[in-house]
Amino acid sequence: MESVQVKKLANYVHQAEKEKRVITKITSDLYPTLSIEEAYLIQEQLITNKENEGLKIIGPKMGITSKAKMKQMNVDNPIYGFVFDSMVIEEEEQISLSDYIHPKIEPEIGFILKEDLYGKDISIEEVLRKTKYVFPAIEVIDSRYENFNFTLPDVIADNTSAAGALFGYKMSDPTSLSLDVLGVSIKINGETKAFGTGAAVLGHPAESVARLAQMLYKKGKAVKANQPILTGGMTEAIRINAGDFVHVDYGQLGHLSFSVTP
Ligand code: OOG
Ligand code: MG
Repeated sequence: MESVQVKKLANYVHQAEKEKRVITKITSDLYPTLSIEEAYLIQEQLITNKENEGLKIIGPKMGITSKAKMKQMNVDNPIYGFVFDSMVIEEEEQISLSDYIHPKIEPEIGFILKEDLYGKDISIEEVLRKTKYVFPAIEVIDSRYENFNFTLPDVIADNTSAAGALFGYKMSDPTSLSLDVLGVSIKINGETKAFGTGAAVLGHPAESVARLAQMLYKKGKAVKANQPILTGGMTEAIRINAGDFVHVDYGQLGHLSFSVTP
């Protein structure tokens, strides 16, 4: 793909994100043959665009980490994107629906590493050994594509729908927990909307960090220490609406909440 085409498609997605409006997916007719490799080039250009506007990367995020979602998208590899400083939500804060297009939330387990992770064969044990702590997190995803309808390359180019992230402050030592059997439940206005376990994330959330390292290794990059890493949704993503009070319980990891205004 020509670099002018990469820039054009990165701008296409970037403008939609800034103007909070939906666009037709790239593979519809702009570029039907878009490959995964080309999609990551567009994502990298989109990140450069955002950095040129003064925004800063906070940390990486994994997506499509559950068997159900991989099956639905007919793929067997997860994807990654990046959370920016402009996306950070604080605990107990109110978020405004007007800052998004059609947001959904995902309960996730976050990791902070004490050492960079670089290599293609990283084990769960190595991830856990190099983890400083884990924490509860909520990701807000907001696809720029109509009806959240996209192919894998489309969503990679759109920075994996990244739009918001709440990183909880409660830190836990992952070696004293079984993150695979850890349960999570989402309540909205007191009503339970979804639940899941850590095992929904590639069998174990630490495996998600290992897979991230593997994918970044192919680009000559490491998973950096001291950056929050989102490992992927533990349940299906849930639509949020104005007036919602969202409460997510992560068992031993704690709980998080926020409310949604118009
Ligand atoms: C892509 C992002 C998915 C996750 O945790 O699986 C994701 C999407 O479904 O819009 O962040
Ligand atoms: Mg996510």
